[in-house]
Amino acid sequence: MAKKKKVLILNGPNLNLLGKRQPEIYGRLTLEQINRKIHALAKELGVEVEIRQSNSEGELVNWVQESPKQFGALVINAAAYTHSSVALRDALAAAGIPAVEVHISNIHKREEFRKQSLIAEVVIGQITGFGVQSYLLGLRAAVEYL
Ligand code: CA2
Repeated sequence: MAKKKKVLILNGPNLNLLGKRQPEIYGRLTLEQINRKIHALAKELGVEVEIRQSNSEGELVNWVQESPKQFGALVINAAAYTHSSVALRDALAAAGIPAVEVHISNIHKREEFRKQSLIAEVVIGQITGFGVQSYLLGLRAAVEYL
């Protein structure tokens, strides 16, 4: 499939623990179950998705840097790096690829430190607080920019 039809979905640190701890905040679905829903929607929308997760900031930065070679848009849940990573922000700005920031919980309804997103200014927009639907809405939004 041509690069323009592919969306890269990136997940940051600790999202591999989804469904196993803190279900009251992050829900009961595992990352694998969420990924299945994303793949099902991608099929419906006629786009290809690749989904990756890493606990390493450097690996996420490398993936963002390389993304324009293969992908037309990004959906990113940078998890805790949302609030701390200038490196990820710089990589997103440099890649210049349309990106949608997503969060499972509403980061604006939680602790003060979560209210600031360092990547918000370099993405198209932010979808936060809709649980697994944040990823699905994020994919729908990203597809509009392919
Ligand atoms: O709400 C989101 O999607 C977050 O990006 C999730 C991050 C958090 O640091 C952000 O502020 C908001 C945390 C991901 C860790 O997920 C866990 C899941 C289960 C158990 C422990 C952590």
